[in-house]
Amino acid sequence: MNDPRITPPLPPDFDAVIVGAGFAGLYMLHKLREAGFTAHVFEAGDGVGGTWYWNRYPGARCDIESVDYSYSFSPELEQEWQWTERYPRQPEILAYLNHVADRFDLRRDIDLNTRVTAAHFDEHAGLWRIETDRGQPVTARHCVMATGCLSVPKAPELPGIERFAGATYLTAAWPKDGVDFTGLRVGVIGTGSTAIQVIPQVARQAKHLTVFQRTANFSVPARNGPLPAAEQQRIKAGYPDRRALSRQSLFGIPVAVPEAPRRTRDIPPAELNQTLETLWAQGGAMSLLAAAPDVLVDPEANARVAEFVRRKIRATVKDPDLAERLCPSTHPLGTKRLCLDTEYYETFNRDNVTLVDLRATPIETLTEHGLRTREAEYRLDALIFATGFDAMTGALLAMDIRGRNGRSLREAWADGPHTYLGLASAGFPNLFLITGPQSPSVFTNMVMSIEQHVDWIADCLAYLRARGIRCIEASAPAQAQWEAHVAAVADATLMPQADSWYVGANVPGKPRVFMAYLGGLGPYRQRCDEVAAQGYAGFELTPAAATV
Ligand code: NA7
Repeated sequence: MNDPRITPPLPPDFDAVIVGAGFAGLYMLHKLREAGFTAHVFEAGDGVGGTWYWNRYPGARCDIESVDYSYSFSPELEQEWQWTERYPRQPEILAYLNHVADRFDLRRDIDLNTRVTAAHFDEHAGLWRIETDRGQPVTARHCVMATGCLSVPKAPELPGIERFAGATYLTAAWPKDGVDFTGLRVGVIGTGSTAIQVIPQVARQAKHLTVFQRTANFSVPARNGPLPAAEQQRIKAGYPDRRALSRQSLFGIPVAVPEAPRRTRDIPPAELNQTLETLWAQGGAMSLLAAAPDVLVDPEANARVAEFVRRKIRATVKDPDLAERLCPSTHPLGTKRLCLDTEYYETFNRDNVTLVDLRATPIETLTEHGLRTREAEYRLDALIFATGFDAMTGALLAMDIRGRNGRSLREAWADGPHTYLGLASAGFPNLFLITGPQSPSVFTNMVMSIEQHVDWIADCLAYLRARGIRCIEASAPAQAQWEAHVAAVADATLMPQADSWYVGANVPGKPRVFMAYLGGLGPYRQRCDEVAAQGYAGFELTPAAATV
């Protein structure tokens, strides 16, 4: 056994290990390599793509426009890639990410089919030991978690599931070869963003579709369509300005932060209605929120916009009782993810679609032939779970991450996530989180937020290298201050009111904490840049010679 007091630590295998090969992991690898670091990626899937690798369900599509939901780090990539539709379909995003992996020669540093099971910080050596479900452990000075905010699916624990003779599908683990529902009686559990995309597609194929709804959701039409070449060319010509605007915006999309926004409640009803009609006709969920930012703050403003959407639902769905059941009533608009759809409400006008309101008639059990609620049994050949994710913390806590003194992240976060800027956590030196909890992440265009974090982390590592600093760690007081700020901003909004995955309400036993930073991407970026400019204020830096 080596005596740690006399044995000099061996150099690590890599400067950084990156966990995950989605948008975040791919760019992190590229960026670190460009900066002259050695980096290696472990990815559980058998291909790159992360979210867009796993979520292959029918209708899977991004709810941010393709020209914005794409990397901005390479002007050449921006110009050469051609998007075909306003909102990109999953296969197109996956093809894009595969193109990125090839174009920047990333694959040689990625181990696919390899799930990271543990990461332990060795205080003596000042490095991370990373274990996977394949092969030998590796060591790295830094560990970067690019594990995604919505990457651990949450299937419901339904009684009788083992008895059900039909097929079951989880939207986030969809078969690669697709599924043919022709002639089948299909059920969908859930009416979140995913279900709202799946339902119109499956309804067209299945003999009958039964939608099991627990909470009616607000959805805005996407108005998706082909992206004409001339329009794409025009956007690409203006990319530098468009990206600059997105970086400074609240949501990471090219909509300016209004300088002196009018309160929605002060806008005369006819004028507000006209604005909302215009936005409704244009389509887009984020732009609706961006156009009236106080909708998430002021209950009266929210009620007015929410009622506008309910009127649209009533105007679309022919059966008035059914329309009423589809009208959200349990939460303010936007406090659960505002969905984007293509013919979602219209689908309920089809003869082969039934809505079951689980609040009125809860699920009792699955049976051999279907699903029984308190009032009826629905015969099903197949059942689709579009039931969401253990969001924001799920993927991080699935690994055995241990920092100083062997303390596990699960223990440290038992009462909810604790981070400084959503980038690091006290007690876990040299561990970085890309779009971690308490950063803007899911409340923005993820690609913009990912790029901001990757750039910040790479700059940070270069700073440490230039100064011979071996360890960086969030300080507990800075972390506490940041958390108080994140909570104060959330509490000033309506967001914590809903039982959403933003607060962990969809996972039994999960601490109820609002997990994203709502201050907007632009102001957040500024804060991160100031922290860096001040020599990483709020972090403790340990030089190589010192004991870690
Ligand atoms: P969501 O938004 O969490 O939606 C999950 C849906 O599943 C939602 O309607 C839930 O109802 C429903 N659900 C979950 N568990 C159950 C059980 N046990 N019984 C009945 N219904 C249930 O996940 P999505 O995948 O749609 O979207 C996640 C994000 O991905 C989305 O916001 C985008 O950012 C992309 P509930 O509302 O909890 O009553």
